[in-house]
Amino acid sequence: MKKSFITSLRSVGMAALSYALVAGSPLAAMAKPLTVGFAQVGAESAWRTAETESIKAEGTKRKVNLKFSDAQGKQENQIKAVKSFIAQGVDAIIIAPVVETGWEPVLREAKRAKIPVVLVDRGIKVSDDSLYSTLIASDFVSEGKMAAEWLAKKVNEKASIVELQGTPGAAPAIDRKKGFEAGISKYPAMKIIASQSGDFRRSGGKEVMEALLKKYGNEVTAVYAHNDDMALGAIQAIEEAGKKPGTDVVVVSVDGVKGAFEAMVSGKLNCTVECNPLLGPMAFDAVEQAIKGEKLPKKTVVQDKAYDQSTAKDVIASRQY
Ligand code: GYE
Repeated sequence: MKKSFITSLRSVGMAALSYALVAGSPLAAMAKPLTVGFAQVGAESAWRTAETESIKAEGTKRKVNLKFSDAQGKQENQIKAVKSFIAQGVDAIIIAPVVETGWEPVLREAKRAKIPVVLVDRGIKVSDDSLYSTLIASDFVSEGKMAAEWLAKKVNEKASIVELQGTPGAAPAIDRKKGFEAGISKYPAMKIIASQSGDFRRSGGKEVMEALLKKYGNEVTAVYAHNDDMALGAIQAIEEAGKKPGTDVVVVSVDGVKGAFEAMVSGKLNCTVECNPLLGPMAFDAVEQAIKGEKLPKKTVVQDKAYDQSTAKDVIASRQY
């Protein structure tokens, strides 16, 4: 009797000691891995796949319990995923928002639940920017301007351009259009003769280009695609129409994925403006800071750069995505 009383006293003491060691100390953070929800757009492009891989790999590296959701390009699915992350009581939420608008109600729910939200790669429009902690993304307007400047030089400031737009309502589609239009506005002989969405997909780029080549034929002298996948689809359509992409029709796009570098090496794509998708490390740095309650900048701009056929061969081997 006496012995068992001492034994149980000892075990209570041990439990209390280990609790004191773990709870409220740095050990507590080590013992409990973070649970983070990631509401991804989908898998529409090589860029998107690279971003998903970067975030998953960084999550694994930091031993984060990552809940991944693929919204298949639909905002309603993303909103559902965010609501479910909130219901599960995750520590933080990362969102790559499909479109710019329509986020306030669900972000208000996250804020009420005190769950920080980190936005990656696409921005949103909200009246209260305390609804998210930070945005990590490229400057899409400047990407559009870079594409326009490069094209103007290439074509001696004269071109009849087909523009392949990204997903309607998505920040990169809106801003790459804005930036490109601003960029060509100083060259009166550079005109966009048709502009349609290919939804950031290769199949979309091909279909739209096929239809526009039927309609405009030889009038088309250049293509500006809001991403590489659509440019690669357009290149296929140009070839099937019996023309030489890269020569008969100059092709410029954005992203800088491996496929674009291969197409530049083979002379079919002329230029791509890099948009870095490897956002995992920055995203989780932001998540950790936001959880600690640190103040973050509202936007961190990822730097971009244009690549063309003149350097494609030298840099292709070192491309990470
Ligand atoms: O350029 C495109 C993609 O949001 C920046 O989305 C991203 C864009 C990227 O599907 O390829």
